[in-house]
Amino acid sequence: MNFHVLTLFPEMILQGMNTSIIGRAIANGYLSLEAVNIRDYAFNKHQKVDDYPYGGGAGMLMQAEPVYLAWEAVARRIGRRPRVVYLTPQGSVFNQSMAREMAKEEDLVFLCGHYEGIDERVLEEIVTDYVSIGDYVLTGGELPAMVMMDSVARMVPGVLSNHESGETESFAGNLLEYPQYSRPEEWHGKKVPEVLLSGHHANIEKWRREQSILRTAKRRPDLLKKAELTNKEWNEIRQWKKQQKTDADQE
Ligand code: 6GU
Repeated sequence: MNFHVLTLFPEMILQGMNTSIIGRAIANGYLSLEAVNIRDYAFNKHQKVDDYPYGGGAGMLMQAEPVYLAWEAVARRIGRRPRVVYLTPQGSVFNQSMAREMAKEEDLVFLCGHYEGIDERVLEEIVTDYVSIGDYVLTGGELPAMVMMDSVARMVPGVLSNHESGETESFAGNLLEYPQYSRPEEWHGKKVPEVLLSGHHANIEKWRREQSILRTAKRRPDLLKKAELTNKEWNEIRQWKKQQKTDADQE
């Protein structure tokens, strides 16, 4: 996977991506990352990249031409029109299935806006995907690009080792992960659940599945609607909800 980031802050991208698992994957050749400075493609006297919006309004806009030339330089180098993600709160909200799907691309270009955004005309010409990372506002697209690259990268074969495995974690089958425990067996008076010490693998799997379902029901009921559960499991959730209601009524 080759990541190409079009940005006014290339050092932010390079510094942010050079640590831990992603840094290791770059060093080992499973990933490559380049940060293209849009300002290098501003061929005017003061390397200006922004201007006032027509029609008035707050703030400045990034102009079309430097963005276009930065994109064109990347497209020429890789020899085709790549998939281009524009990071914007006006995009579709990013999720795990988008990460899984994007991990199949050979190249991904991320376009990071700043100020009040980018001239619409260049977006129309080069952007293939409009993506947001959630319903809140950030000052620029760099952090969202790094969030997306992190989650896409870990779906690329070779990036995670076997024991860091990608899929059996949160969001596998739209369920959250079960709670986990390490040594010591007792800490601050809290004991590790007995079943985990039993060595009985079938019981451990059963307990973990229950915990995943219960945790999803409590914390992310919106996810639970999309989860793949057996009829027995749906019934157990109904029982649990009934119990909760009884508990609440007694308080
Ligand atoms: Cl992708 N960009 C910006 N600027 N703000 C955001 C966002 C993206 N996603 C959520 N907020």
